[in-house]
Amino acid sequence: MTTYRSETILLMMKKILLLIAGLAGAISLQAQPAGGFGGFQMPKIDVHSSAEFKDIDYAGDDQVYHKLDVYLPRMQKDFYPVVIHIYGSAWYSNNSKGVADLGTIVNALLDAGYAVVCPNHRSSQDAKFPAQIQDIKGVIRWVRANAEKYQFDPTFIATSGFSSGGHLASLAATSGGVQELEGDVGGNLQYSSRVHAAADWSGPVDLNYMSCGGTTDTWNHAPEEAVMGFSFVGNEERFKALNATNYIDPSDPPVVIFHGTADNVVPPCQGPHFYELLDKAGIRTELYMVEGGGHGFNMYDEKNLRSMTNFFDKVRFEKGGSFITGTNPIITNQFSADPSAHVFEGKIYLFPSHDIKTVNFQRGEPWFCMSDYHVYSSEDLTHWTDHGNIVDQKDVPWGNPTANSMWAPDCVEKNGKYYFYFPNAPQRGRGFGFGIGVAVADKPYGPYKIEENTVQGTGGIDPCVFKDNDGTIYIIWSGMGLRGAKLADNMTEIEGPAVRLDETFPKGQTEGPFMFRRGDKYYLTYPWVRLDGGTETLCYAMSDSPLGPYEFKGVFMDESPVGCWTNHHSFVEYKGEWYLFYHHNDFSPEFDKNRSVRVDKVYFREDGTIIPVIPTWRGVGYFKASDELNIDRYSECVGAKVDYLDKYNYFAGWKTIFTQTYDRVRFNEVDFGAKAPSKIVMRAKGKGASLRVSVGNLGKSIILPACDDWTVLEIPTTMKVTGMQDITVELIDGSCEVDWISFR
Ligand code: FUB
Repeated sequence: MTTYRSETILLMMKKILLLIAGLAGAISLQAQPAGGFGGFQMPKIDVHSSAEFKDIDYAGDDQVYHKLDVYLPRMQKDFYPVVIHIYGSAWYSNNSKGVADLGTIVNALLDAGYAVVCPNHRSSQDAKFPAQIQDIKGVIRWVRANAEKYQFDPTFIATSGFSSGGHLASLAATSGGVQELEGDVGGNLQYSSRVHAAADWSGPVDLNYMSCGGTTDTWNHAPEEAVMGFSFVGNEERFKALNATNYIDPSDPPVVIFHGTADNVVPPCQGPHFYELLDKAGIRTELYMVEGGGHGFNMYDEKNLRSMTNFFDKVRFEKGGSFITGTNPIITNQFSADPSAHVFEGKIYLFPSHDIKTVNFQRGEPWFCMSDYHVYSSEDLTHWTDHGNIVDQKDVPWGNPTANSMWAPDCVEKNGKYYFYFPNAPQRGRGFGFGIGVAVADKPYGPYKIEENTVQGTGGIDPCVFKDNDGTIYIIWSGMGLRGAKLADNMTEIEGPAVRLDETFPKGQTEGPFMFRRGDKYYLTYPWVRLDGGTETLCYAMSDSPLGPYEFKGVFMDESPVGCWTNHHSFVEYKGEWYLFYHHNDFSPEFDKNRSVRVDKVYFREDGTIIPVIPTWRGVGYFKASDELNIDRYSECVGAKVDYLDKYNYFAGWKTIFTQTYDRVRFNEVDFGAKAPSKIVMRAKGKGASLRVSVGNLGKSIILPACDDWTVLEIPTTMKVTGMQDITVELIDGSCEVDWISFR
């Protein structure tokens, strides 16, 4: 006969009670399905992955609670930023990784190009806190330790989670460097367990605040008591160790928070409470309170899922970086539109607007979505630096922090200071439609300080700021026509009345003016819809004085050949050449409000009129022969076709498809320098082909063997070519696809 000691019996009874409480919690949650609690989703989810690695033992103890799954996105990349997504279970489950949130959060992350790691962790029945967070920290270190093997990009690792998973994701973000929570699960202690960002979906982040600041705590603390192993009442101070809010400090990473206003499991006040504490500590954070959203239910629409991936993207690209593009489109790290180019401090500075995946709708249609600005610079129009986020909607004192309406901006220099003008939607009670704001910096790339109020006397969109040769600065904008005025000395208001500039122009002016001066002539240029139901052309008028009167001259760029409804532009003279910056939707063929900046040269006739510009793929940048030359950005094409390399990732660029004999592309102005190359290197695939590669007048026939996958081939050559040359690739026989070619 077995005899039980009374504590053992008590413990067992408590376990049973907790289990019942857990089940009761779970049953009550069934009223709001579609969330992450394991088992409530249909098991057959089409996960948008290209590869899956299941049941990896991250702790090395072969326990089910220490297994994880890895999903890689369909888009092709060498390395993927990573999100560790943690299921919700009120900490009761130790094995829900395979059933939670796959069709919602996980797929949204995969579609946006994130590798997703879904771990199990110890439940409250397996071990008490901090075992759960120690497991998650073990997973984070495991991701770093295994980055190469699973194509993880360790420069971005985020956590995300629903409910108790949201708690663990948030705690991982706020408790970086907290030794008591680190543990040694899986070892890898030489790696950090800090994360770069987190997404909290309906998480209980402050268990001492479940009554939302009410004087009496009426909350049923059963799940957290189960995970802590002791009762809440009388142990309130000790419970704080569980709270993500307990560890907030200014070194924490950005956190995006989603909470439903009708959440009946975790009180809706948890989201705003977390937001306020993070914001107070200076942590970048965004809060999405979902009207009518429950505990999982109604939370995962496209808008919320995109707000999460947009947030992660923004964090990743916030600091910018450098990249090389001499062809069109020129900005290849994110969407960009409405480019205003200026020469400051001897370089080209580009101030575009920044499109993101839309969460905005207008009359039921997906609409522009822009929440911050980046600035770019280049000395040679080939090597570009993204200086990162310079102005963000959340920091505009008069602006609506979630309107995503930061449309076309411009920048001007005055007395060594840089004034960045931008349109934005005002906060409730601070105006209607759009206002125009200004931010000031000592350098073109910032840091910018945003003025408290809008620029007085203006109102509308797309400000252009033009500095005349005598130093007078004008502001021109679009708002019921084109309007212009002198900017007052303080740069925050206009001087004198605004003048209507377009009254004599044909109807169809839409938006985005840009003014410049060439010689003694002033040019007022703007997007114009000349045809009923048409899209925007770019047109211009000329005058002898900045505020007119202007004489309409006509179109200098036709409607977009790819159907992009908008176009918006700027002119700049740099090192003796004139350039036109404009945009099309090259990296978003299905949605023309995710646009990309392009640049082509522009020439003027003797009388100052503009020779119409035909958009090219080749653009204006120079290349060295040893660069990867993307011949799909050709200067001339006969027969060959061009298509995207990866339909899941348009930013991967294009390929040239050769199918018919004599299909040919030419790529101009490639610098071979003083030394002739000894080999041709080509990334290609296909059924096998014979190609002729010509450099200037010299040619070389090459045979490409059949290869199903992209293959980098090296072909020796004795072509004696030096200096600036055009290259031509022509199909002689067979068929193939070429990504790039290079001469080394
Ligand atoms: O980028 C949003 C709006 O589209 C701009 O303000 C317009 O000029 C047009 O490009």
